[in-house]
Amino acid sequence: MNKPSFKPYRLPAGGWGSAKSVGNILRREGVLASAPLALSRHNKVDGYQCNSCAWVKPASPLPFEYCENGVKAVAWELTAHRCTPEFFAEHTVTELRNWDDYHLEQPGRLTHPLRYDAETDKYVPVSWGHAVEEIARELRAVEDRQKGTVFYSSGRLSNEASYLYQLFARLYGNNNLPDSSNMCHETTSVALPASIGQAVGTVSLDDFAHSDCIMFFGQNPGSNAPRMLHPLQEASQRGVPIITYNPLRERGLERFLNPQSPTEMLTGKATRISSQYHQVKAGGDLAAIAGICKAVLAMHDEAKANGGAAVLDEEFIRDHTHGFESFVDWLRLQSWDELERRSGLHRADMEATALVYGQAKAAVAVYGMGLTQHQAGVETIRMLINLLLMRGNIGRQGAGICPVRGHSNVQGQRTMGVTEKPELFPLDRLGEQFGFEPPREPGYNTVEACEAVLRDEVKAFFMLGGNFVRAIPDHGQMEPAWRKLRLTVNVITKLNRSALLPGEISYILPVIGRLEIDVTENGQQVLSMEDTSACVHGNRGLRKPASPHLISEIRLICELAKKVFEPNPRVRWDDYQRDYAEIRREISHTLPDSFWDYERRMWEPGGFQRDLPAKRREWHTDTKRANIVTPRGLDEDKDMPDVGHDSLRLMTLRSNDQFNTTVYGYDDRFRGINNTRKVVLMNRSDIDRLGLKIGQAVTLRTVAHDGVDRQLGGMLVVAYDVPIGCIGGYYPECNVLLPIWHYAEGSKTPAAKTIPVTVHSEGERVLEPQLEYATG
Ligand SMILES: Nc1nc2c(c(=O)[nH]1)N[C@H]1C(S)=C(S)[C@@H](COP(=O)(O)OP(=O)(O)OC[C@H]3O[C@@H](n4cnc5c(=O)[nH]c(N)nc54)[C@H](O)[C@@H]3O)O[C@H]1N2
Ligand SMILES: Nc1nc2c(c(=O)[nH]1)N[C@H]1C(S)=C(S)[C@@H](COP(=O)(O)OP(=O)(O)OC[C@H]3O[C@@H](n4cnc5c(=O)[nH]c(N)nc54)[C@H](O)[C@@H]3O)O[C@H]1N2
Ligand SMILES: [Mo]
Repeated sequence: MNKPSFKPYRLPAGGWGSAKSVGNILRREGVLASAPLALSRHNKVDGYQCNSCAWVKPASPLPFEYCENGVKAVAWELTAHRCTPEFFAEHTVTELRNWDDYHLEQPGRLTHPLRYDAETDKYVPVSWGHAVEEIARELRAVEDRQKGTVFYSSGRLSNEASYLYQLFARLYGNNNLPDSSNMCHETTSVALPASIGQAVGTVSLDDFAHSDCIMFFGQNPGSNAPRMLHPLQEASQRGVPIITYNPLRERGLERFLNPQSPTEMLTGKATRISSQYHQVKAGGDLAAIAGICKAVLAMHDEAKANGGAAVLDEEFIRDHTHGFESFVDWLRLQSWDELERRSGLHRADMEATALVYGQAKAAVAVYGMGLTQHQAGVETIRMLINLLLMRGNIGRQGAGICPVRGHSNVQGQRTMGVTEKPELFPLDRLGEQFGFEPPREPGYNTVEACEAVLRDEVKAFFMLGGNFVRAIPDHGQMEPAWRKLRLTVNVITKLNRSALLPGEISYILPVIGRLEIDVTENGQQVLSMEDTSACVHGNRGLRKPASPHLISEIRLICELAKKVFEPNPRVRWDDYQRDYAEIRREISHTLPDSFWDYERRMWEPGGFQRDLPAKRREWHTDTKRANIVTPRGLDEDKDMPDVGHDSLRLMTLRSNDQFNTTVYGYDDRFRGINNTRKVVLMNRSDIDRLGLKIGQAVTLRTVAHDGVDRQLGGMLVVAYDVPIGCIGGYYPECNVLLPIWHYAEGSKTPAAKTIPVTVHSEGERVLEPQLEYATG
């Protein structure tokens, strides 16, 4: 491995850097020749839906409707490499636990079902029949089904598999359906319903074309939703102001060169993206957005006093909202000093935003993990809604709230009822439809599932996709606890760390990916997914499965169900696994408002949009109006100790070369970091103040009073343009520092964007980055 290096990246996002990176990964995965054909069906009607992010799939796609990171995700699934039983015969699980995330997935697609053999400490091949038999027996044997079994899933699962999975859990007897969304946009799912009466955003792709002000809070499209740069580029070229609040200057939000435009590629003429860029303090958005609201109010007052036109949408506020007066009273009480201190910005920054926003006819607010993964995340999102509501920016063309979902079908999965919250799904109808009494007790979300594991209450942990133990907080505590489980089942496509923490009985069950052809007795089957704008699309696989021993997630659920449950003529597992249209028929029955004529509409260009009442200003809230919610205070993080300069706010970030815990490589091109992920990005003045040196190795230690020592060593100091007091490191390496009890109030989304830490020198030595896995 080459030496780590740090060199600021001067080029725009996209461009030749992107083209080169795409070539490299296709070559490395051995799919340079075969991938292009597949990619011609990427995000197309009758093609497959990208397995990377959930960004909108347009009705009239570009000839190449994919991005650098979409190609990486496709190459990752189509790879020519195979992780076979021979691989597992050569390596013990203990040995593999020393490998890092990148090296674990490099051997390629898993080919056989495997069972952990404690005697040899190795995974050995097993037949599907045996696996299903034993897992079903263990699931049946769990005494307390409410507390003892957890059904995790990651947001890549199709609608069809998700629907069957929640049905399985509910027939089994619990709502323990934590999913990746609990670590992600759960904050959104809690904030939005109380404010606007629906859990999803209100913006369609088309709104970007009609907006005249786009605001970005804590979302990094250049790495995490790159196709979004196209509508942003168009907007910028139309002269639309784009205003960004982000502690880091993210390249994709600064400049973009469209790699699909020959002219741009040849002339190197990039488009400016953000017209205003405010480097807010981590967690400072609650104060910053409140400041913008305050400035908008002041503009309104002034205009009224001078006989000018109203800045607030008075008619909308009167006819459609609730809580406006108390919010205004609260705003007037907030002092600029306090807003400046908490946001780390100047009053003039917030006023500059208000000035542009206050003049815009239609404004969109986009946000991501920079808002959701904070203790005050729920209040912050409600504040953002307040800002929109003040000027009637919901339920009108070109305007709205746009949470950018992460996993490609995380939104569809929730729609299908994969949720620990029984009130979010029509359980009455489900019970009637299938002739059973669904459990009504709330289930575990991710944090609660972890707490239950730590309490030794959980016996069986079923993981349908994802890399749960690596994605969650507190590795130092969770990993040993995992080993004490009776049953762990990893339904995955590539080897990951969760599978290397076997319980007493442990399985790796490899499945077919969505790019692959899924054939049953009834012929080739298709799937469906929902994107971040609530549009549902069909998905048709096109490649032969990676191994003849793979089965689909759907078939696995059905086979297991037939062994776990007594026969019930209303639940036709055999039909579902033969013909996925049968599953869609059941979905239409449970959710008739959105999923009528499902079979046909999912192939419409652009998909079909789910019913979104807030889009037509119909408010399904307690007051039957859009609620303008006054926050309880401006405190962004009560766990953040006030010990002056010593403790810093650690934000855990994604590099441009990863998809969550899947690490494609050790470069973060846009941030100029090469050949390592063990870095801590720090403001120059913090480095000096703490007596550190650039390139020096340091240990990060969490500031917490629960007696647990959480630390991570061998981190190289990189001087970076981040606000004083804020530092950045990569997820999942830094998760060892995140306490399980540090989460967003109301949603329990781990507060991964403000971990209170101190930084300690490891001496003069400048370390080589360590390849070994660092448990801290
Ligand atoms: N290529 C690629 N695509 C992905 C993923 C991936 O890992 N790789 N992951 C997918 C998933 S599951 C998700 S959820 C999304 C995640 O996509 P994003 O929501 O973009 O998530 P992050 O990269 O974690 O962080 C987002 C941004 O928040 C900023 N930030 C941090 N703290 C704060 C703060 O306090 N305030 C503000 N305003 N900004 C802050 C960071 O600087 C960063 O630019 O992307 C999805 N798409
Ligand atoms: N500190 C910190 N922690 C975080 C975050 C953060 O920003 N900071 N982000 C959080 C967020 S937003 C999320 S969404 C979670 C992600 O949590 P997860 O969704 O659990 O994790 P992934 O890394 O996406 O899962 C990768 C694994 O999924 C499996 N896989 C891939 N494709 C398929 C498939 O088609 N079928 C099946 N069955 N398996 C498949 C592969 O084996 C791969 O190893 O992490 C969260 N954790
Ligand atoms: Mo996510």
